[in-house]
Amino acid sequence: MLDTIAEIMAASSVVAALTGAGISAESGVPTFRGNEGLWAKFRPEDLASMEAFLANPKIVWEWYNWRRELMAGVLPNDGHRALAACESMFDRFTLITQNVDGLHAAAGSKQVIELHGNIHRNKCADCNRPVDSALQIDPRQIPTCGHCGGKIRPDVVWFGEMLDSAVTDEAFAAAEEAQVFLVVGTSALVHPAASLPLVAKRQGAILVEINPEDTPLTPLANYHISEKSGVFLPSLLSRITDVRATRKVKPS
Ligand code: BV8
Ligand code: ZN
Repeated sequence: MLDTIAEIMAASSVVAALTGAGISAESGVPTFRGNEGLWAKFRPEDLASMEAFLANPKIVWEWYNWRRELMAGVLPNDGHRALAACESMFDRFTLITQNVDGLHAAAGSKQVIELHGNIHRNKCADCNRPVDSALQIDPRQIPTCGHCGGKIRPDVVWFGEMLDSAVTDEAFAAAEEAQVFLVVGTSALVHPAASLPLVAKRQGAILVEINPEDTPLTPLANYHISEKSGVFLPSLLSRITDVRATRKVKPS
């Protein structure tokens, strides 16, 4: 399968990728729904929602402080680096992530569409202004916005919250035009992110899913690679480079 996918991609010029928590798993960031997943202990609605924040801002901040500490020493892995290299391998390469860990940018990706925000940023819960504050917030003394007095919150998209429309427009436009759409390390359960591969498939993109497990997308994928992204993506990229070099394959 590696050769077939490499041949297809070597001849492609417009590629997009959607990533989820799985691509950061090999960096040591726990996924959301695996048995060791973050949410194995918590229910998402209990913590990653405005209702939870309004009802119990202290526990929500304790959870984000804990996740930020977890991520403090975390480094990008070969999967992140391979997707960063894709930027110079295709005329148009769009990286769309559900992750809030900032690891794609840390790996060198210059353009990243962060559908769900970024855990390393804070903003005001009322006026949404970005707030330049320490990342470890005292949950008993939650700082307030200098402009409107609203409570400070992590700059991530919670369940029940709309995604930024400019961000979703850009992501869906990339899905509409992709010749190849990679889906890496996501359980494909969270919407609207999980609709992106469907949009790509519907317009004729080749759908390649890289995930050791099956997901609701697997039956739709042209190729399902049951491998870790940190292992498969680097070998895919080197094979694409070989094909282009030996076969003088030009992207169409
Ligand atoms: C919205 C930021 C409009 C916060 C996150 C019923 C049906 C459909 C939809 C809904 C529904 N009810 C409600 C909804 C809407 C809801 C939703 O989709 N719910 C789901 C759970 C059913 N969506 C929303 O609320 C969105 N907003 O729709 O607004 C609206 C408004 C009101 C009401 C309705 C609609 C907002 C969603 C954003 C939520 N925020 N994160 C934070 O992180 O703190 S989502 C969170 O889940 C993360 O962003 C995470 O990335 C994301 C998805 O999880 P995954 O990334 O897929 O991670 P997971 O652990 O699940 O899977 C990891 C995968 O990796 C596994 O498959 C594993 O096998 C694989 N893997 C592991 N190791 C590796 C690997 N793969 C490769 N290599 C490895 N080494
Ligand atoms: Zn404010």
